[in-house]
Amino acid sequence: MGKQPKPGLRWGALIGALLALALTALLYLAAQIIGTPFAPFDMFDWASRVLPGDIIRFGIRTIVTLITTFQLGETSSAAKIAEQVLAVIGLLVTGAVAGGVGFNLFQMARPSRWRLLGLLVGLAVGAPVMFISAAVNLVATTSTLFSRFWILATFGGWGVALAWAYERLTAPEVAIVPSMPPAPPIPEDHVLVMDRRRFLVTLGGATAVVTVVGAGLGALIASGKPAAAVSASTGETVPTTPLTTAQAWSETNALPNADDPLLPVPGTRPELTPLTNHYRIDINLLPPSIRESEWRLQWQGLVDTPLEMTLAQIRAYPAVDEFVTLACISNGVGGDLIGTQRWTGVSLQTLLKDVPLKADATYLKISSADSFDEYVSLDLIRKDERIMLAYAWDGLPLEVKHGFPLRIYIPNHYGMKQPKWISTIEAVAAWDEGYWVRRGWDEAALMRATSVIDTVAIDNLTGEGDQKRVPVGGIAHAGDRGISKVEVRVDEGEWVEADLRRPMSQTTWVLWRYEWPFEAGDHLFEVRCVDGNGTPQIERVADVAPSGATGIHRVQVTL
Ligand SMILES: Nc1nc2c(c(=O)[nH]1)N[C@H]1C(S)=C(S)[C@@H](COP(=O)(O)O)O[C@H]1N2
Ligand SMILES: [Mo]
Repeated sequence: MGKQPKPGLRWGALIGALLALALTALLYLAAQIIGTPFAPFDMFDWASRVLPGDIIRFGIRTIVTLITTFQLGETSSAAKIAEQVLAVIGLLVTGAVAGGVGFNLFQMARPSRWRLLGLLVGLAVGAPVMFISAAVNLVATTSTLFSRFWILATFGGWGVALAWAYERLTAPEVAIVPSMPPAPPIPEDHVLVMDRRRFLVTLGGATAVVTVVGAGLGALIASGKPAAAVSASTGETVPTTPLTTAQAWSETNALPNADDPLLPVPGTRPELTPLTNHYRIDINLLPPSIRESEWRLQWQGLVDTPLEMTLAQIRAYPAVDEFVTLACISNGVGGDLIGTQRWTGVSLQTLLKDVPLKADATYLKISSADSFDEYVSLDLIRKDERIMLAYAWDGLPLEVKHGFPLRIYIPNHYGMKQPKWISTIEAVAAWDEGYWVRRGWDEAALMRATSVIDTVAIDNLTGEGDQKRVPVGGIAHAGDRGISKVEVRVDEGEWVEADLRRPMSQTTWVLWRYEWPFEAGDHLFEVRCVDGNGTPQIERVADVAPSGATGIHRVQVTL
């Protein structure tokens, strides 16, 4: 027993954060079981929309740098996880701030008011969260009303728990010690307290239990659920990851360049990126889940009459297939935000024959379910029949995270120009800035030429004795310009031309190989390429922002 100042800001912050951790676990568990919104992700997605582009670019670059420096795995999935962790930290910080404020209020108020005050603090945080979640959440399956109620109720509960903790921290412990003289009077602003440390340990323990149970159970449920279970309420299936009922095109077909005798060096990445390995980049922590029965492609703006198309109608048009290398403008030199797949869809030229555009339409503004948007010029569409609205990758309906039900393909442009989850196409009279352009990225976002060393295959030496050679291999890509030459040099010697494998299409990467006369020791391997128009790749080092990375890929190898 002792006397201490009333618990204030620091205590409030600590308890507020602890309780926010338990709240996070509860929200997560409920999101998995009943499909309520997971508020921390909604807050993060909202923040990523409203924060200035500079901050977002800085954040993305920092995350990507950390992932590559510490080799935390495939960049896009590691980045999503990092962002999800940040989102949860955001809620903990919010809990700390609100807890500090709450304790200060309790200090000033009568004990009979504490719980009401706590409730009000909780609701004051919960109300904006409720509105933000209602505006940005795309995955909750509970009704809007219930989702709103749920957020208010849980945040209110957090506030009442905060007040309860304050009561416990300030409650005098009854200690009767008969032989002692009466204690001296306690100053006004001091109270007798139970052992605060003990209370903190108890509360911390309880929080840990709730968190571990909630998060563990939630994760268990999430892992047992197919990726598209959210649509189960309609009894209709949207694709799971990947479809188990249909067969991938690549399982039963040879790649179009299968007869090329020039084989990739062992250790070169797969020429067709397996669906499970394809990078994923988008602005939400959870991809929007769309029900095919409710989805329509809406044509609006400068059209004679607004039109709607179902997915079945779009699929009924003659299908086109294209082997496509897609890269993110945030892909660093030698990075993994690049992949190649077989896309299937309908050429926009074909589709536009059935869309009566007004004469003054010059661009299509393409908007997505996640509020992403980009502009594509009608001139470009009229010139390039490969521009397509795609609904399948590798012969399977697009996975949810890759844009189900519909995405656009525009050759030679980075992914940021190519919306997934398309919902509306609006014909407009003038160009405007799309989602990432408004945040400071390149307006044109044309793919830079790039070449990468995937492997120096020390375990696959060819030749004997003095003729021993080390096969070196990798990729080169320059949008739809193709690749005319790849050169390798070792230890800053002469550039020597590598052999090129015929690419799967004009728009995919090119696999190359080069056999270097073996020399033991430490060596620096470098690669550069020339695009199909004869333009060499830019060797000067440039950061990914704002126009895509340039520079030479090099690897240091000990042979
Ligand atoms: N609706 C929507 N479309 C989008 C994005 C997005 O955030 N939302 N991201 C774009 C970016 S930046 C890239 S690199 C590609 C990535 O496509 P993938 O995730 O299928 O690889 O999608 C593009 N299309
Ligand atoms: Mo991107």
